[in-house]
This record gives sequence, C-alpha cells and structure tokens, in this order.
Amino acid sequence: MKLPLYFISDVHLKLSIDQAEKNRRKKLYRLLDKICETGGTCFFVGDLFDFYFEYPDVIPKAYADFYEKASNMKKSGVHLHFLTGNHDHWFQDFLETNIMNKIYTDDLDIIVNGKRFFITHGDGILSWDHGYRLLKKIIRSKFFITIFRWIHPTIAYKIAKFISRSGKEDMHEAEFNKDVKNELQNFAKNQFKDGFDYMISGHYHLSEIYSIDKGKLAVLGDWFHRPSYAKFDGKDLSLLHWEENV
Ligand SMILES: [Mn+2]
Repeated sequence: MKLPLYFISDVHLKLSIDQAEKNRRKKLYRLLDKICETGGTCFFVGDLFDFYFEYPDVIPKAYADFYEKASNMKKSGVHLHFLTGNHDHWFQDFLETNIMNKIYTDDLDIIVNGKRFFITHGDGILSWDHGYRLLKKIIRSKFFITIFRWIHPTIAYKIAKFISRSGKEDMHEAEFNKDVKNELQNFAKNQFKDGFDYMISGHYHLSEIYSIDKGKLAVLGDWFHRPSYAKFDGKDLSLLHWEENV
C-alpha cells in the first residue's frame, strides 16, 4: 500500500448544494489537493456521502464534482480506498470501477509497514447497539436493496433528503459522548490485545486520538464541526485538524 496513508470520514456530501455545502466541499478539496502533492493512499472511512444509492443505470448527480476530483486524484497517482458507512453502503459498479481503487463493505484488517490496522466505520460496535445491528443487517440485505431499487429514484432521493434534513449533524450530548468514548476505548484495548497496533473509526465525529497500552485509537471528526484526518507516515499515526475555523 502506497504511503503515506490518509484517513477521512463522515464528510456527508449533501444532496442539496447550498453555499455552506459549497464551502465545505472547497475545504475538503483543498485537503485532497494537498494529498495529491504527497501521493499515497486515501481511505474514506464511511459516510463520505450523506446518501448514496446507485441503480444499475443511475447515479446521484449531486456528487459530480467529487467524482471529477476523485478521478483527478487517481490520475495524479493517489490510491482511493472506500469503506462504506451507514449512509453510503449502496454502491454498484460505477463507484467501484470508475471512482475508487477498492471498496470494502466490512471492517478491515491490514498490515502496512509492519503495523497492523483495524479500520472500521464504527456503526454497530457499541455493546448496547443491538437494535441497530439488526437494522444494519436488514438494510444491507439483498432483499431490502432489491425492493428499494424498485422505488423511483426521484421518490427514493426525496425520502433521503427528508431524512437528512431531519437528522442531526450536531455534537452529541456530553454524557453520551463520555459513554461512547469509554466504550470505544475498551473496544480498542481488546483489539490491541489481539495484536493490532492502530484502530481507526469514523461515525462518532469525535476528532480525537488516544494512546491506549501500546496502540493508538483515532476517532475521526466530521466535516461539519470538526474537520480532521488521520495520517500514517510509515512510522506513526497522528490526527490532524484541518482548517477548523475557516
Ligand atoms: Mn456513520
């Protein structure tokens, strides 16, 4: 795998492009340009899109500028890897053959430069997420996808926009955050016991990195409040904030 490795998650590219969305994308693209300068591998660790559902002959047009940006990154030699999240699992051949070098639908266990990485979007790993884990199985099932595909795209995307508008992109309350942090740290501790050096998770929008035992856990930030990315330079993993107040 080409070094350095970059990890970005929870960009949630929106279906409706207003001025705020344009600014957010510009901010992201400035980071992607920087990545092109160093080369390497760029991992999108889920929820890159706020909603992505690809039909055999139809792709969402709201992301046209991203498709172009990604193609240019690939042309400049950067490898693009995408681990799907709970908002953007429903890809088909367009994303797989035209945009990304590789797509993963499951947690990832890889060794790069002697370091073993556990990479996960992170949804469903908390011990109390029983209901969600079942829902995840259902909405990723062939049966659900086949049924959903028969909904007209205009209606399907209207539903997605409605859910997106009513959804919160804000920070969770402090108490919840504390429980989540404890749970994620315990989860990571067990991974490190099992021989992993690093765990990288999205989904929780924390933008924090913790040293635990001999390992490091990076919980990436979202691109609304805490734009950040993790970087592995071949020796160590760090979390970097990106234009937080711009
Ligand atoms: Mn998520």
